[in-house]
Amino acid sequence: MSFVKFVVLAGGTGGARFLRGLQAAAPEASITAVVNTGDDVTMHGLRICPDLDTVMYTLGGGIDEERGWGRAGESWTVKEELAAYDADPDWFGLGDRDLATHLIRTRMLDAGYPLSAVTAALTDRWQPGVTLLPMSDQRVETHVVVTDPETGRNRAIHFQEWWVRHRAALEPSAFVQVGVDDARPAPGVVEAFAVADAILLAPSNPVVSVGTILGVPGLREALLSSPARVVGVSPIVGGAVVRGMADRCLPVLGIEVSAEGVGRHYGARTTGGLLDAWLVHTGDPADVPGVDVRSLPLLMSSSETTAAMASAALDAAGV
Ligand code: FO1
Repeated sequence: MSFVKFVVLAGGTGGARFLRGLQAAAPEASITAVVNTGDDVTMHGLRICPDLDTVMYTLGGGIDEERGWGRAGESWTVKEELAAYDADPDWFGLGDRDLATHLIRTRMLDAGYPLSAVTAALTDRWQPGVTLLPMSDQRVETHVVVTDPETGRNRAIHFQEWWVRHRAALEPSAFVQVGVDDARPAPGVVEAFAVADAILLAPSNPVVSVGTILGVPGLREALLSSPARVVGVSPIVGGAVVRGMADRCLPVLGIEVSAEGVGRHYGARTTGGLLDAWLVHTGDPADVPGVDVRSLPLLMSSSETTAAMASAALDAAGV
């Protein structure tokens, strides 16, 4: 399939692996990845974009496969030195190699470059083979409202503190995308939807990844005005999350932790939702009215399986 154009909405690890499978399934296609920036955080004065970096490193060959984030062959000398100074936070893993990315990004942002230009500069080195776009150039940060076990009072903490420091153990009562009301789709996002032959929702977190992307004012409308069919891939496999914390996020929005629950949450395009088709794992029941549901193995355990998933998504998209 040459010259076909795909747009993928993606979060971190799951989204990056799906994109790698899509590249294998359609090597000639031009792929635009619209990536969640709600996980972005400033630590030790540096701006960190976990999902953009995970996609960039995964497709650029620099990812640590076992962790699913950060660099292969990483060392942690600076992290240890910061801890020796009792510098807070000490719970977030800043690798020495990874730090170079954050230093470049922070310097360029401080010089006034928008995040999309910073991302283009960083991908110049990594050559991911896709056009990597942040969902927005404006800052949008996911904060989690939790009940403090000591005081019993509610407080909002950054998503990274909830996920990394507390391993999502604190009961979440709401997810707030701080800044989203003033955000707009990044340059190239709306244009990519307009000329897409297929739009795919990667098996990323439907609440804090895909949900955050779709929450950028104007983005959902641009997606739905595209002539392309929209195909989603279930992040719930065998009734459970494969990795990450979707099972901790979905109940907060009243979404059942199942392929059917997420499919119904995204909804059918014909009735005001998103999906033309929905891929679910073999054996997972999913009755999603108005949506073409197809089942196949969805565990991205090998590049072959992931390529087969991507092919199935393209097939469902009619390309
Ligand atoms: N995840 C962790 O579980 N522990 C970490 O210390 C950690 C550090 C980190 C540093 C840079 C980066 O790009 C990602 C990092 N992640 C870490 C993963 C990150 O929290 C997740 O990839 C997403 O934010 C959730 O999808």
